[in-house]
Amino acid sequence: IRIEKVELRRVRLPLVHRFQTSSHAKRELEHILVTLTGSDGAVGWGEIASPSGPFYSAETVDSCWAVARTFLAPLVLAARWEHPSELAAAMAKVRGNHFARAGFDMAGWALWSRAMGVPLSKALGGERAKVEAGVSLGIEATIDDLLAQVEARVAEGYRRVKLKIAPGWDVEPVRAVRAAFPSVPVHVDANGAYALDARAVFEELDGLGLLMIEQPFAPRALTDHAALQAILTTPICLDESVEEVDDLVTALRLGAGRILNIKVSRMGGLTPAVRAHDLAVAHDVPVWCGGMHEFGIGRAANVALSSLPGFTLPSDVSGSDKYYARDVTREPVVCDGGFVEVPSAPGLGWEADLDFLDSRTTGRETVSP
Ligand code: OSB
Ligand code: MG
Repeated sequence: IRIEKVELRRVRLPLVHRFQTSSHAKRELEHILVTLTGSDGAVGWGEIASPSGPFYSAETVDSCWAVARTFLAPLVLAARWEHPSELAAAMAKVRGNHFARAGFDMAGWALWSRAMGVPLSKALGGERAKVEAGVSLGIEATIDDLLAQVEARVAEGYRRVKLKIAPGWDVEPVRAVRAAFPSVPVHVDANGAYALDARAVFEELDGLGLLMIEQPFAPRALTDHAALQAILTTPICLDESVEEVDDLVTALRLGAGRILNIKVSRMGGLTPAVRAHDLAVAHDVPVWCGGMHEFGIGRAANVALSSLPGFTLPSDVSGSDKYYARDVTREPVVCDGGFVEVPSAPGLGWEADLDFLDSRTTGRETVSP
């Protein structure tokens, strides 16, 4: 396969509800969509789901745009490949910049699976016909606001809720949710906002029957995660700490966590995401698929990935309507009774809505050989 044309477009969508994490708040998102056109006319779409600012990882929309047009597009246009993993290998000389790489890797898989006539999920080794959906809830102004959010999402059928926590918004709101919804599986995500001296907070959370505690400490603080895991019953789940499959090897050696959140963006694409899945399964580490508020294209990739056998916990694959009044795909991703159906059509399974995309596009560029 040879790619003849790379198209990049920046697209903005307003969020239906403000989302706040320990590091920042957002009301609108801007992602970059990548379209690869093969020499036989086959087309594949991918999404670069980087946040605008460097607060989750070091990348930003602007850094992704620069790396995509200057480095990744030329590498992809020069590559000759038979399988998407070879396209990923052609991009591997670019260090880091995982969100940017993920958009191209995803587009390669979408193009290839469609050309082969198989659904993306099957191309990746997926087996499930539907995937279990969890929902991620940001920090709210008051505990009552948070309880209203939990109530609405549970009524929609979501199978677990993840609560963002930060110093000053942790034990009290989590206790309130556990008390009001005792049968709903709950987990918390600190996005690295604590240090080891906050262990008392985690000892209290440990008594609340949580599914897991996600990324309590800074991304590189793997030995601190191991020290905390040693004194907690609740499993620690790593997110920001695992950017490379090698980080997972290190984390497993150290005992830094017992669960892995696999994000396509953070790992640098579906190719490394599947490798991380395989390694985790080999070590009996349960995994689930995390999200970056993806638009429909990236959301479709998350659904496909979540169909792999090791994804035994609910993923952050909510329906499009959790974040967007209208998504960039002609049909939204739908969560029904707590599950999202895995498409059986070849390729991604969702089509870009070109007219709507044009109305939301804030910049575009075509790169040819
Ligand atoms: O840590 O999982 C995270 C969004 C932005 C940055 C970090 C995270 C998140 C989410 C969103 O939790 C989950 C989703 O896409 O539904
Ligand atoms: Mg997280």
